Amino acid sequence: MKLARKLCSAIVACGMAASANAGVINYDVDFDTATFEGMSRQNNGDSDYFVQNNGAIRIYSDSWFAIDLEDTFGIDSVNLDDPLTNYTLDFRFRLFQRIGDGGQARGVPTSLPEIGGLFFADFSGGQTDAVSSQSFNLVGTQNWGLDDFSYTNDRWQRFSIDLDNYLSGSFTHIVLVNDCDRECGNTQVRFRDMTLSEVSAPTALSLAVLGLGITGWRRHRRSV
Ligand SMILES: [Ca+2]
Ligand SMILES: [Ca+2]
Repeated sequence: MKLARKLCSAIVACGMAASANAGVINYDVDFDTATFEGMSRQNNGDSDYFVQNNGAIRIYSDSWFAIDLEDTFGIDSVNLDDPLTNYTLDFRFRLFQRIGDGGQARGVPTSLPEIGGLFFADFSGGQTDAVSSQSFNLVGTQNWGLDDFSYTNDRWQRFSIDLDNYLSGSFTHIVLVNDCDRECGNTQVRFRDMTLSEVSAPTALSLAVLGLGITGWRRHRRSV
């Protein structure tokens, strides 16, 4: 019975993948050419970022830098409440620590930022505050943001976040965060290989073939 259900689920998943194939759009974030805005209510004179030759970005000091989706990808906003689309953010993340002038720690960082992670911001209404329920604190000492995903090693760690499962509403910017209002030992967070994927619902025809409605699509999508 269990196997039969699993098999059925796998068949549905395969069918869905095939039928939804044409509805996948991948937005690869090129940090070199992306349009960034510093969050004025968070950043100070020392806030800065740097894009390395390998495409990775370093966010250091007390910094919140927002990738403008409209300027970067031509997307006004991403609506996570739309039942016909599903968004995933894939990226690799690493915590680093600088020691001394120019020297870099090679081992495990001995300090943490207060918030190291991502804030999915909706700046369309002119609001500029950070919102805890729309943020992921991957590594940080401050009890702020969602803690569903954690950075647990001292190397690059891969993350894949199904945004529809954790967030709601819309976002216009993806904010890269290395928050540090007090003392964080010159820690910096780094991101690379970041892709925002949009999957559109299968067409009405393929749903009919699968015997599913939109609700069924969402339920199956989440179970696989
Ligand atoms: Ca702050
Ligand atoms: Ca703080």
